[in-house]
Amino acid sequence: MAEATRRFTSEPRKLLIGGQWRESVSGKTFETFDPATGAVLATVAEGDKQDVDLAVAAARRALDGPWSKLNPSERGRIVHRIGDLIMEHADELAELETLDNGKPKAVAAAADVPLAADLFWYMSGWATKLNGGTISPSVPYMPGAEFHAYTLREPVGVVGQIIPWNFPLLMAAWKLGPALTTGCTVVLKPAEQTPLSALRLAELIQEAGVPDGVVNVIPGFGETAGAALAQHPDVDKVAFTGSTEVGKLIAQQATGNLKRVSLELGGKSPNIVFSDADVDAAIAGAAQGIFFNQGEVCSAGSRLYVQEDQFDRVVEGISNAAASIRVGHGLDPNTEMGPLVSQEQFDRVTRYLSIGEQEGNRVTAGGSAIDGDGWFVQPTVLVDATADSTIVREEVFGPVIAALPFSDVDDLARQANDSAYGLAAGVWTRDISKAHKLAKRIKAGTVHVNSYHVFSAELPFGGYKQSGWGREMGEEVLNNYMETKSVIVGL
Ligand code: TXE
Repeated sequence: MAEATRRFTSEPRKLLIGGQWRESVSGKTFETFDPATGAVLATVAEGDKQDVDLAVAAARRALDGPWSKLNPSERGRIVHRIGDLIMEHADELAELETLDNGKPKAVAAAADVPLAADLFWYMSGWATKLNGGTISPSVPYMPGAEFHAYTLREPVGVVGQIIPWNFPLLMAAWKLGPALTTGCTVVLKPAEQTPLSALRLAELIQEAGVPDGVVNVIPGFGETAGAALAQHPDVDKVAFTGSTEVGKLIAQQATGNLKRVSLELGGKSPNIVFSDADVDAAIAGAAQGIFFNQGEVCSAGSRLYVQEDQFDRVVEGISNAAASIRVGHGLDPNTEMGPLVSQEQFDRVTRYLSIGEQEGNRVTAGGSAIDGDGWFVQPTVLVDATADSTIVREEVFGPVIAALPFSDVDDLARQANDSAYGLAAGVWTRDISKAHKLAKRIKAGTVHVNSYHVFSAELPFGGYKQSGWGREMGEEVLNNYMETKSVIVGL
């Protein structure tokens, strides 16, 4: 462990409210764990309703404070500086992420950290481009009247943001970047499993010059701090990433004051291999699509559909790939896959493996937990599942893929869309026309062709159906954080 990480984890971490680091009102704390060993990593103040009340009040005051007086260029430069500071502390942030979440440090360093920085850089450019339009309205019941009208785009106000544990730093960036760019103020609740990188990011945000109270961070549990934030009558908008089950609760909790809601939820994404694909590339892409980040990715390609005549070859290929993945502690440079994030997630994934066995799914690679310390499971490939199998219908959120054969495009399209979810999909084919036609037919927020898990700050990301409401990233996310006002001038 590097010195900076040792220092950060050795002291109890606090809540950030109104620019001050403080204990929780209750004085309670909770522990986070290194999922590769099960050992306690750090102690963190446990926020609850009273802390959320204080944080929301601080965010409300800050909304009309110095933050609103900055011109857009100044605000954009501060947001850009957050990206710079992330990269200046890249190694420390990658290590913190590995210790708290379990993912390989090489992955955190190559993906999570630079993507988080890039999100702030990308968003910062929008600060000066949040323009409305000019309109000459026609008003049928006022013949001859002339108007000059224009629209203003204003920050939605105080935003509550609740994020998960699979990409703790990156999810904080996805949420904070657009909120800050549009001039909102925020109360962020990181996941109880992984609060550390968001707390370190908050220090960097202070260093970047974001005024006190603009970003408040309340680590704590979902049913307490999270629910208090989603229900809060003085929060104008809630943005949530997590399970579909909790997403539905958030939508209900938000109705009290009809706050705006955006939700990025679970998935059961199809990855589709046609016979005319570059099959070796498809095998590698299918393996990456499910095993990246221990399979703890909302858009993981967890249903693998393979055209019949290539089914055995692809199953053998991905099974070999699964068997060769080096599983271990994320700080070991040889590690390709880390442990699952928590005992709870380990129990959930291993329960799905047992259900698969009971339902007659056949294991062609992996299939069980790995003995010893830490919450490790084997990369697993299952066959002999049907459209009704639990493993095909429910999100496992672990390194587990079910492979199913298909005959033709119509059969495939029906199977691919036979899901409550609609987050992502992959299509592997050399036939460009087939790829584009299928991309239109698949009900998902992202369709990859001859690629998988391509994330960019420039690309909108989010779900159809029960995978969510609204989009993260790209220009589109800005709409989640702004109100549009029409101003009409009679001439
Ligand atoms: O998620 P939760 P969990 C899926 C995945 C996983 C399952 C369960 O299938 O196996 O969810 O994971 C906060 N009011 N995803 O239980 O509970 C919680 O504190 C307000 C998909 O960890 O949804 C955390 O900050 N907030 C996913 C956040 O919600 C509440 C990422 C997510 O936790 C709350 C994670 C409540 N009542 C899990 N209950 C994705 N889409 O990427 C919990 N929270």
